[in-house]
Amino acid sequence: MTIAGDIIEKTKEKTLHFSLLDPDKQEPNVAGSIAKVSEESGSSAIMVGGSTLISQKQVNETVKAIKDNTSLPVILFPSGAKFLSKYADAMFFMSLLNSRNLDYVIREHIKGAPFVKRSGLEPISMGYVIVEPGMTAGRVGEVDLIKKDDIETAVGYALAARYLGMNFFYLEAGSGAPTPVSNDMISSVKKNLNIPLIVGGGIRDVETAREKAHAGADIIITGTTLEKEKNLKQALTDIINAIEE
Ligand code: 1GP
Repeated sequence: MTIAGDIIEKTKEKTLHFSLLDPDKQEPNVAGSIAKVSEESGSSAIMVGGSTLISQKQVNETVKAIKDNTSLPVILFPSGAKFLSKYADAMFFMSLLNSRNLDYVIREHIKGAPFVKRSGLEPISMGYVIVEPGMTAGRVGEVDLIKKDDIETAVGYALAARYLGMNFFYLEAGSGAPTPVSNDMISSVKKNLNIPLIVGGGIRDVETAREKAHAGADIIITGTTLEKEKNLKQALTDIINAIEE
């Protein structure tokens, strides 16, 4: 089965957790250790990406270190065609639907597609939208942020992603967001989707993660928590147990 197919099957049973590692935030060996703890804590995949990357080498080294330390699928979350790595298992072939810059909507995809074909990376089609406050991803991605209470627009994007044939939809508030995407927005979007709904940005504690899962998130992403928590294994295990309830 494909990685996407496996994830879709698992989301029918429970809400999943993915760990997001930004190669710009720690050395590869540290990323490897965090990935190992993520697997031990019950995470289902490791995503690799960030808005401030500088080189493909940086991504390659981080992906290799993660692969050396875990058997979880490694899925790229690329900010551009330059940051693809043949050492990963799959990539979110994602369009930043509310960017004003066509590079992030389709042009980087055209540059990266031949690499994807050659490398054998599994492309996983995903519609990606950023909601206020958006943080660095919102600024770098030149995004017309969805207002945090504009549920109608969020639902419109979700339906558009679905009608365009995308297989996943990601509602993102931005890494380190002081407030995550609201429960109301998540539940309204979920009611209109028949593909897995991914939610991330500003989810740092058990209660918030539980709320987002109950509101309708099929996959919860955490990034910052992985870099900051002193007792990561306990913190992640608690979050994963809460979203599976
Ligand atoms: C980035 O939403 C993710 O795409 C991660 O956000 O760093 O706030 O967990 P955090």
